[in-house]
Amino acid sequence: MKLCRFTATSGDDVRVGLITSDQAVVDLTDAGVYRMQGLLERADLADELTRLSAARLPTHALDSVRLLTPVESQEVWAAGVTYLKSRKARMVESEFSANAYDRVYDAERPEIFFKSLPEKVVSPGEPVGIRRDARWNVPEPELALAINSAGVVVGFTIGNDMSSRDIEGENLLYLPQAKIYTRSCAVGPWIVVGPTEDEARQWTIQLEIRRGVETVFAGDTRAGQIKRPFAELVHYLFRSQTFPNGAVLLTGAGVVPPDSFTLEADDAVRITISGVGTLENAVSIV
Ligand code: DO4
Ligand code: MG
Repeated sequence: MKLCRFTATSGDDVRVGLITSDQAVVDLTDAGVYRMQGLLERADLADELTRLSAARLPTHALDSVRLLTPVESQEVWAAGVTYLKSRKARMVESEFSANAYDRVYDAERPEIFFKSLPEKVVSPGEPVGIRRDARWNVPEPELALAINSAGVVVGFTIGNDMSSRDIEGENLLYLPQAKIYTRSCAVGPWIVVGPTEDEARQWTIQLEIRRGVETVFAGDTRAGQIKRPFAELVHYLFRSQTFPNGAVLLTGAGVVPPDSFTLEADDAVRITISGVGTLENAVSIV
């Protein structure tokens, strides 16, 4: 079951919807559902979505609505160096910080960093940003966990942890500048409710970057390559910290374009996770 936020073409108000087929969105407004958060907090979420999908509610054609990020009021955080591939890439990018990346992969405490305020998250189809003061920019395609305020993973979505590798590589202390800037985080297109962690770990994560008609990079990995159990990542995120609105946690990148690659303005970044869908954004300079 896919839970989304959208605006219908006829109006600008943000609605919550259920995507029950590839073509239609069930509009939950008439069922009194105006925000996603109340649903995500329910212990019987899956049953409630089944009930709502069977109710006689208005629908919209999926291609007639504008999908918005499913991040409504959750902070977005991200885990790092959760794949061997990421550990290797960071160590290459930075002689200065190589030891830190090497150590965190095996350490008990994972790397977890703040990524975005909810209101700054980029929706599907909107441009993600590359910093004008960076030379080496990449998208990071990541499985994202939707977590409620009780620390329960209630669903899965797709995150793009846009990163400036030259800034990050210059000095580890520059990580917030490499990772947090205007349009540096896209999440969407919806939250998939129902799959277990074991099922999610079977999914393929694909990244395709197009420049005009040409594919300039394509690569994939499996979510099963993520080193740490999701519960461990969530446990550390929620240690000594509360999230009254829930949180979204990006689980790290396992697809890394070659070191010679950098994004350019107007590139199209397409991230597909087999059990979720596709998140696509063009690139703009910020
Ligand atoms: O510490 C650097 C960032 C790591 C990261 O974002 C990732 O592995 O996905
Ligand atoms: Mg990342």
